Amino acid sequence: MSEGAVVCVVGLGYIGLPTATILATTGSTVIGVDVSERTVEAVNAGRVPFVEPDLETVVAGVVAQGRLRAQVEMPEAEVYIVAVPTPFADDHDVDDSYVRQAAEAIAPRLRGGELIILESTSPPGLTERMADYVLAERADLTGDAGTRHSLYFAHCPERVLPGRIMAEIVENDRIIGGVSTEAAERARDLYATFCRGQLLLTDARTAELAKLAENSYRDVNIAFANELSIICDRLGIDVWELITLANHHPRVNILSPGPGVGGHCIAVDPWFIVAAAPEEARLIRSAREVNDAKPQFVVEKVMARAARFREPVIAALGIAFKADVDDLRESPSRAIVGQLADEMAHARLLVVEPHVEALPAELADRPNVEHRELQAAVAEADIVLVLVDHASFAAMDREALVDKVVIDTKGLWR
Ligand code: SAJ
Repeated sequence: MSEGAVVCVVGLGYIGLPTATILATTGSTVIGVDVSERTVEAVNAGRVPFVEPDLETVVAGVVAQGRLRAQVEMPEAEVYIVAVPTPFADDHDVDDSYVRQAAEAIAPRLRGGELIILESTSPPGLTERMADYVLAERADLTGDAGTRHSLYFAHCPERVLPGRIMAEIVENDRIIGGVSTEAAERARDLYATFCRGQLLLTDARTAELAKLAENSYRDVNIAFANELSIICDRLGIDVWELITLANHHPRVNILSPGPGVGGHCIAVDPWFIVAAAPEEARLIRSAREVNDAKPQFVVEKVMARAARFREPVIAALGIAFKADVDDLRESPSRAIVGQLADEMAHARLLVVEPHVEALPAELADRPNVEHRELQAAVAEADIVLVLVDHASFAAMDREALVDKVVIDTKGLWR
């Protein structure tokens, strides 16, 4: 990358903002673009509009130094990194409208020679499609014999774990898939400025599928654990003891069962493989179905155990999608609480979620749901339902559980 080059990061969410920030610390001039005025204002004030450890201090520093600024308009830049949402549509195929909008906003700003990187999780072929969206607007930049060498497109999927982003963004190995070899090499030079992990070069489609395969691998393993937990329930065996014992085998590493799989990655990405190869992706589809069915199993279990109480009081611990985050997106525990509130009008649900100020409206608006502190909720409850393994729940004094019905979907207190 030439001295004084401007990098534009499109989408200042969980991935885009940390990426923009880390690039700014290495000396690049970074302009972040977001459609949300609120996000733009927050970043320009040195604030982060979501919870991610260690990010805000660095954002405040690079903004104060003038290395990072945010805006709504697309600027001219030498490099564009697109980190916008790629949700799935009703048929589980990708909804690529955000990528398309980003491509169409970038196109008029190009002068030729720019590197355009897609970081968003993508089904095989989306990076090439992004290139097509750009070139449909800028046929003048197509390059010789369709090689697209006057523009460089690459896919560099992010792999950072929410909650550990600032460490993993620097330490993790990266897959860099070029639509052309030269695009991959240029992208490698950019990531080399901040990434201490290995930079692994391939083509764009392989990079796309590799990212999906990583999250599917985890989904299949969790589905295996969830299926085991249901089998153990039927057979009266403690699944946590079972998995601990099995994992003593040197080549076995079963993940943990839970109330279901949440978040915007593992519960979503495998569907892109299913959509790309519906006949072939049998195990991957099955795993999704097993994990998606787990919340219903938990709801039925709670209802069965609650049958002996006339007006059961249920303390539901956690509605985040996983431990120690404030992110409620695609959260199975949130869905479980919603369904219990619907189906058990005679029950009171005391929801404990220390990571949010208020419950989301769909729960807060229900007459039988209240947001409570841990100790007060447990003291009042007949049934204590653990849905998330937050550290504060793990640290709770277990004396408080004597005489309670405990349903522990995370094996937190075993
Ligand atoms: N979960 C279980 N049992 C387990 C592990 C997780 O039920 O043993 C559940 C969690 O409670 C949560 C869901 O799975 O509901 C996903 O949590 P996670 O911590 O496994 O993963 P994410 O979604 O936060 O982040 C994943 C990571 N991918 C992999 O570990 C392969 C991360 O590295 C990716 O960058 C991220 O997806 C992404 O953006 O794709």
